[in-house]
Amino acid sequence: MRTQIAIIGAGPAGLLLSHLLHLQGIESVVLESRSRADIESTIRAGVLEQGTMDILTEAGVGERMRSEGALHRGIELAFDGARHRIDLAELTGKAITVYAQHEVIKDLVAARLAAQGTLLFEVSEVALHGVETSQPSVTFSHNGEECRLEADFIIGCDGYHGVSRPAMPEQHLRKNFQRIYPFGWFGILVESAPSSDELIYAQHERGFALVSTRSPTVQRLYFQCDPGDHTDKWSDDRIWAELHARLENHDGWKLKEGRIFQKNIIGMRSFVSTPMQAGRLFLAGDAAHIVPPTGAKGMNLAVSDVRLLARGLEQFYRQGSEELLNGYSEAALKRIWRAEYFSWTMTRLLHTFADATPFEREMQRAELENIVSSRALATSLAENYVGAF
Ligand code: RFL
Ligand code: PHB
Repeated sequence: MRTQIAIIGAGPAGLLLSHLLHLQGIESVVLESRSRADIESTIRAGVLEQGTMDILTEAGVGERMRSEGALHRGIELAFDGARHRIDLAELTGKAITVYAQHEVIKDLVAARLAAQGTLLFEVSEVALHGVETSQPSVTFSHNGEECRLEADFIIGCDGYHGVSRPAMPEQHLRKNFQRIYPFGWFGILVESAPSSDELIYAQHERGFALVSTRSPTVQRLYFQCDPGDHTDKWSDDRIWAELHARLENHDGWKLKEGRIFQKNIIGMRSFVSTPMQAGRLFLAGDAAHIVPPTGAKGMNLAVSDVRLLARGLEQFYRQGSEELLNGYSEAALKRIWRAEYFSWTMTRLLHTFADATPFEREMQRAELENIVSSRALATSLAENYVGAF
């Protein structure tokens, strides 16, 4: 089998790249290790930046996002018993849309299949070959058959646990940067009406909590937990007691309860692997970098990576120039490091660190006070949150 671009992974990065390339007349094959049903039901991100919405719209896959997603013009920061609104729209002229990642995946899969794109699910034993030659290839098993896919380029969009990053040749002076946080997020999906019109990011001595949403009838809530904890140790009553304690104060606002139908715990890390290119192999999205979810940046970064790659590949095929492709890593990393900084800042600002001294706790509170009482600082947070850079 031969194609122009072999894409490993059908997450937001791989699927969107394949679709953007198709719109430029460039052929690709996407190899995915999981089933279609699995990728279309895995619960992950929820917040789309304006720039992400624009790309999905331009690519012709934004219709359902615009009709079913919820446009949010602000967020709330809660601490010390009070809530403070950050008016994203007024401060930046931009807003965000809350639309679940697996819905974006469904829209992209439907668009690829409607365009007769080749998307192979449930592949296994994926291995990369000749990435430093002009004829790289990928071998894999599919439906019990051993297959080889030859391509001009391989793009690793296979997430943090994929095979592409480890296939980057050692001699490329690779550098990894990492921070693992001493806490995780306990996430739940709840059947209820929204408790709030906007997302609430709450700092509390018992730990961080976040009120998000998925639809008028399904809500997404998170609270800081021990990363080694287990969901079966948390009864529904215990979860609600913890959320009420962290989120409610004396202003009369109440968190709405409902049937909890999914519980999961995720670890939190910051990670960047550079460079993002070795010969004919490029990495995009979580395969190259991870942010803690506090800044809601991961999927947005994956989208901006593949937009850069799509432009570079288009230049290669139209003009025979590798200029943009060779500048990809540097260009992508500029934005990635800013998002890493913002995600780390939000994480540091809003979580309870068990080893923080009383002095450090006061500094954290003072920083929050500064943000909500200074238009300049609130604007900076808002610009980063909506991705206005
Ligand atoms: P993905 O989504 O991990 O997709 C990788 C795909 O590759 C497949 N794969 C392989 N396929 C073939 N061969 C192999 N050897 C393979 N190994 C893996 C996998 O099955 C998978 O389908 O990476 P991608 O495309 O780079 O997208 C990244 C985003 O998924 C991620 O950054 C976001 O989910 C992060 N994130 C958020 N990002 C936002 O922009 N806004 C948010 O509000 C937001 N909230 C979140 C989040 C992530 C969370 N979790 C679960 C970590 C909230 C949470 C709780
Ligand atoms: C979500 O709705 O899943 C979500 C929202 C905001 C975040 C992270 C996750 O910062």
